[in-house]
Amino acid sequence: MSINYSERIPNNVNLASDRTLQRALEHWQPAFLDWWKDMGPSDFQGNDVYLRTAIGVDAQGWASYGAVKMPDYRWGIFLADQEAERKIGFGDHMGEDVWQQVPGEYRSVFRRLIVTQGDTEPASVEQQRLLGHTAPSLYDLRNLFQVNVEEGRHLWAMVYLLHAHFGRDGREEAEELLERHSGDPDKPRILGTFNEPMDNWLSFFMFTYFTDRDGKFQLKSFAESAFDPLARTTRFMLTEEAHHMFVGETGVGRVIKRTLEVMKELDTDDVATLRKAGVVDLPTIQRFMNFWFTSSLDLFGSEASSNAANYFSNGIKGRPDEAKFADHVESDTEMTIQVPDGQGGLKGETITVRNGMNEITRLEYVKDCNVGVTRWNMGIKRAGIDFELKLPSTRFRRQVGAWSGIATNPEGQPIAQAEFDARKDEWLPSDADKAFIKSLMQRVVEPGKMAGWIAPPDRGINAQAVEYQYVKL
Ligand code: BYC
Ligand code: FE
Ligand code: FE
Repeated sequence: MSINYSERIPNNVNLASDRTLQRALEHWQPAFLDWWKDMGPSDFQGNDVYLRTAIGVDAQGWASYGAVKMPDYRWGIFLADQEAERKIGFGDHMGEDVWQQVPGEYRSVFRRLIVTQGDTEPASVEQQRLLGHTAPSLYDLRNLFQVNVEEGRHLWAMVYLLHAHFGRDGREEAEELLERHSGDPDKPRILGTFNEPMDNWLSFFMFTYFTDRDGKFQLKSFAESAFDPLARTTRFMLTEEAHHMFVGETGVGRVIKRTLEVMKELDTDDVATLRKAGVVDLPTIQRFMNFWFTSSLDLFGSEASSNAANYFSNGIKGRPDEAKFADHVESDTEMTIQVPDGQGGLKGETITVRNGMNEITRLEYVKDCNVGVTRWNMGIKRAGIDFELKLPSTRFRRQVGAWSGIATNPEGQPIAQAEFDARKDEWLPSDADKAFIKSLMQRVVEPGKMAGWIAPPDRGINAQAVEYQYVKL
């Protein structure tokens, strides 16, 4: 179904045919806009931004681009097309018809998962709200705002499901999604990473590379769900998500590229010299990567999780790209995970595959993270610099799961807590690193100009020049 833009809430779900639902969502809409004004990007609300807006849900030509003031962005409800005769693809209900309504026995679980997903979307906008003031270019400023409005739309996607399928409880949850706030000591966001402060663009690029990629994998798991409206919603969200990870990968890549240029120019890898020249030394990039990667690993939950087993058994949440696995039921299969042996080492532990779903998804995620890291390393190698970025072990700096609170080095070898404390500034951003990065954050607003610590992008947005005025200030 095509998207109807003549209604107050653009949608392709024939919202006008359900007056009660339409009214409930139109009631939530001003609360969302108030939240956007209070907690969304600080300033810039009156500026024209070159934004893409969804105009259809086909893979081809689904977006239009043009100057929009952010509060006028047409946030709406867009589900991927319904697949005729779709069957459940995994778990105990394998082969049965998918559900158009939530079965009563799974209602609270679905609600919880949809709320958890929905909570991350506005959380990320809140985390990023001050970054506009220090954007390294208009191109980057526009990308930040594109990501922000789309995360706002992802909130709409989850709120639609809550309103349409969870009655009064759903409406209450939708209100609470606007009441919890990132980093709020009394009412924090649900998941750890989304309460981390973000006051610099290196963190923004790491977040969009690593944390938005958790989003990709969680959304892929939901795209398999037996609850068809959830599957269809998340499938379209994934289309938008690709750009967020592009911003992260190219952002980090451009920081590295600029550093390599200066390393060659000055013929040095001396950290103090490079910092004086105003670029980010490669070891600091590694430490920021270590931080955001490990924080994002926690978002997959515990290695062994009976919650995750239930989601899988009941058809609630599959594995990303479920079709590529050989066995879609995993009724009595087993796998091995690494756990602490209680004596400062590690040991293998056998668990059921169903209990290991979080770990399976996490390992797929790590593989995907490595694709970009390999590309960054190719650039470093091509520049003739002897340095390699490396993702730390999934056991390093974990706060959720079997390795929660256990000190290891980045290779994942358990070490004494005292050694970790003594060496943590080698492995994670130190106060001095953060202060240095912050000192680089100066705003650049001339079209086509870049801050000194980042290389220009290879090309502009939607075939526009890099020099295009992406935000009219
Ligand atoms: N922080 O069995 P366990 C995105 C809780 S990102 C705090 O291990 P389970 C985006 C857990 O809730 C994608 N708490 O976990 C990215 C449980 O609590 P209870 C977001 C955590 O349930 C960038 C307990 O610990 N989507 O879209 O198997 C920008 C132990 O449970 C954390 C989703 O997360 C944590 N990191 O799996 C914008 C999908 N991890 O039951 C957007 C929905 C775990 O003891 N969520 N806990 O109270 C889920 O599928 C699952 O809730 C999780 C956890 C995978 C997160
Ligand atoms: Fe999102
Ligand atoms: Fe995203």
